[in-house]
Amino acid sequence: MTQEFKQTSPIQDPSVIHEIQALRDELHRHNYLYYALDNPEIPDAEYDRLLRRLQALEAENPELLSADSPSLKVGSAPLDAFTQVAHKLPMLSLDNAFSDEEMLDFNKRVIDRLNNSLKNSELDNTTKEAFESLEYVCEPKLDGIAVSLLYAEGVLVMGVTRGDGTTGEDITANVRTVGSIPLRLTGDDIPSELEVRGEIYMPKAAFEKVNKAALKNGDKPFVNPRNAAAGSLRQLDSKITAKRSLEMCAYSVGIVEGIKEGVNFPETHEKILVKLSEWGFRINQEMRAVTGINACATYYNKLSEKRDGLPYEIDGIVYKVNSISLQKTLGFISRAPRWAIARKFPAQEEMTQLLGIEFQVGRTGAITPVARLEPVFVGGVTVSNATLHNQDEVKRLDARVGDTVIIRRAGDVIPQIVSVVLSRRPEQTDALCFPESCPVCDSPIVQVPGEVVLRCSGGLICGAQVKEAIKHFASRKAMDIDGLGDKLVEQLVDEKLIKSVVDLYHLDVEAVASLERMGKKSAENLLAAIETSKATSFARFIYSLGIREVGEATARNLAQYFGDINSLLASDEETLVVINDIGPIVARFIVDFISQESNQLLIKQLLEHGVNWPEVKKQSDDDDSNELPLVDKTYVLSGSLFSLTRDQAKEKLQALGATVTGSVSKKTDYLVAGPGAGSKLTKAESLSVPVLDEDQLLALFDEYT
Ligand code: I6G
Repeated sequence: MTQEFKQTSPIQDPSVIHEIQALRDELHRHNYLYYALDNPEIPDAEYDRLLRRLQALEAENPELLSADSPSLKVGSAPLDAFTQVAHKLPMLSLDNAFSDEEMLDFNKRVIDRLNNSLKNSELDNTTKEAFESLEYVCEPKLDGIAVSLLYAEGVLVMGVTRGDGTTGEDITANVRTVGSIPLRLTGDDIPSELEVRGEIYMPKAAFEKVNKAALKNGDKPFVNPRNAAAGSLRQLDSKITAKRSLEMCAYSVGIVEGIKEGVNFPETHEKILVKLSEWGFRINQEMRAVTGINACATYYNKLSEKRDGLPYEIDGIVYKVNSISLQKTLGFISRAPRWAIARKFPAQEEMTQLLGIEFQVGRTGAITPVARLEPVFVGGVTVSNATLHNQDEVKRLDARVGDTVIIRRAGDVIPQIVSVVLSRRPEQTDALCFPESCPVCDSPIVQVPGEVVLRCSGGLICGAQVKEAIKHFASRKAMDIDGLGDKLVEQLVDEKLIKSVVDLYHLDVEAVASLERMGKKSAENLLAAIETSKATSFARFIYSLGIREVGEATARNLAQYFGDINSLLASDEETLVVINDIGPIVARFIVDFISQESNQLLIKQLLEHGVNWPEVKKQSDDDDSNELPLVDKTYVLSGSLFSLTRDQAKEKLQALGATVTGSVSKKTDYLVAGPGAGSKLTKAESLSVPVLDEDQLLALFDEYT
């Protein structure tokens, strides 16, 4: 893929020619991988950087411009499998902005151009000044596939992909299967020939379902919802497309011919969208017309907050000048309209170097490979580590030290390695091997049949497991020892001041004060916090023991069921499986734990040191947990509360039998929302989950206590 340069200038820096050539070749290849094969190799952010570099070099060296430069192109040539169709009106793409400054530049360009174009026109100064507060329409930019739909006399006759912007692929049979694409439009004002453009996308929930099924069948999962949508649309058998739960959102019109007599076609973008909705299309519910560029920035900030809670992926906001007549005045430049721009969110995927891999040992001995990365700014934070989860994931990725990898960080989710850029793999690399013995205590690493995870068999002789067990014991939701953070636990163990959680209760001030960065006062505070922690609840105590798969909710159920520690210690699997939420596997873990003498001794010693809790009203055998008033109800808490902390509210709800979860879903009965509730509130509203404010929550507590 090389181009001939027309060498019009005699003095031309060969390194510039070479760089332009290399960038064009590389971009052509990525266009093909992305648009034609739905198999992108680099993140969008890297693609944008390459394209921008090419555009900058071409702007500095206009004599090197070439008609087939990827900077002038949208997408890639269509695949042969589908019939090719030339668009009657080219399907362009949008210019991007990555910062507030670039948005201000865009607004200035628009206003200057409108003023210049209309300088000699009949417009008076008042109208010209009005450009300073121009009206824009803001819409989320869905991460999907752009399509053109042709309607003749209101009937869908063809669906075409964008392709290279000039020619696309005929995917009519497939678009007909998309529920939100009307086969026949409703209304008596439909033009005889109408082209509607929009984005076909796969909602997040459908994407998860498709990938789950792919993994189950041993197929390769899709890398993201956009790829899943593209792959689903490119099926030669439209029955497969029909099963993929695709959606379509209309964002503009193309060809409009044969408008009925007496009908006025809408004169603003907003009104066109409303008209499309009347005719039967889905339009984006977040669409808003705003005045001035500052209002565009406010919209951007609001949508950034809502983003995680939206049921579909978006990668930015599209702003369009609302007036169609001003759009016409502004016109187009090479590959994009001058009257629109896409303000991109910070990239959620970036490329970086894999510097090394370490194996971490968790509380239960699980060995987790962790990738050490060249620090990279992604999803709004700098990331230098990413978990590789387990050996199945390591095998799937085949990431090697020295590789260029793609990192994804979306929302608050921990960073993940998505894939390896194989074309950038150095010559000498070795596949990753799991160690055979624990990197901390050298005990053999074992795999329980049926489990994916590898574990250190060292138990409490393994320093790493001891440290993790103590960190868990001290954590906020367990014994809540104020000031005993991870670093301090590591110091205490490394300095051999403690070997188990029991040792915490006979620490002396001098020894603690002698630790690095500790003084007498901090040591006294720590010991006071350890003392305070002795007064706890039975549920917290059970949770703090760190029994496998016994989280807060299970610990609470155990506490309520048994009421006292001796009954719990005397239980067996048959009894345990009767309890809410406890199945045979968890029952087995509990029995394994309580039958070990070392654990029985640990519990005895903790009680001897004064760990205590208020008496728990034991649930008798014939007692039914349904007697608790909120037993079948699921609550989510979001935002801040004034009269109590979220944790206190959670404990109170749980004491009334409610389940409290971290995310809103169709199964949520109520969202309790305080100020700053953000994306959870948006999600609750979109799922019609009832929302309670703090007063209503307090009234609920009053009612039941
Ligand atoms: O790629 C696009 C996504 C969304 C668009 C677009 C859009 O509006 C919400 N609008 C235009 C005019 C174009 N591409 C060319």
